[in-house]
Amino acid sequence: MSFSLPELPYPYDALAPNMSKETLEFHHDKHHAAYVNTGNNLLKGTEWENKSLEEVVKGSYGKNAPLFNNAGQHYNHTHFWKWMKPKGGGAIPGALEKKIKEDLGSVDKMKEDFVAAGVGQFGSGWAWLAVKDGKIVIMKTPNGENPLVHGAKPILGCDVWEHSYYIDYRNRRPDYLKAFLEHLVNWEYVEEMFGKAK
Ligand code: MN3
Repeated sequence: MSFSLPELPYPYDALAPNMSKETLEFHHDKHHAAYVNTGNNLLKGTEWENKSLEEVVKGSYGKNAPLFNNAGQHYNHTHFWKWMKPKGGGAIPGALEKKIKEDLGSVDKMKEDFVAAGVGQFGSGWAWLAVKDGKIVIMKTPNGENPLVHGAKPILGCDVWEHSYYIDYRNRRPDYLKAFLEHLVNWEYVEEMFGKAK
């Protein structure tokens, strides 16, 4: 199955001022498109050519680094666009909120630890909420890696590569992560992935 670039689920200017039109144009049309195109070229002729994206990501990890990097980033960005929405943030659906409190202490503590994971990821990578062994955990990964290759299922991820925030926040990664949680997260989509991860 070849990779294809999904449309953004909202207009390019819909997340401003928390994420600008310019950032989304570069990030989606240039960066994500490049992962798709490069990934498709690298996928050709490999044993994963007819596998699902998730199987390509898990199968190529540790075996084919160039393919893994691009397939991982394609997976991550495909969900990243859906993990955000205009006027996001806000209330977390009940069952998910209850599980967050059980496993991570409180919603505030989850947010604090998620920001700390994103800030603490040296260089490029991602901050995550993932389900591992039946519990919601906070994770961080370098480059294109994601929880799938660490025995967990991602339910929320935030891209902390500089291309995701430098136009809008310059070097202020903590402010970007806080704005992501307070104004951008589409908790309904997080809940949907949580439902599938259990
Ligand atoms: Mn990115």
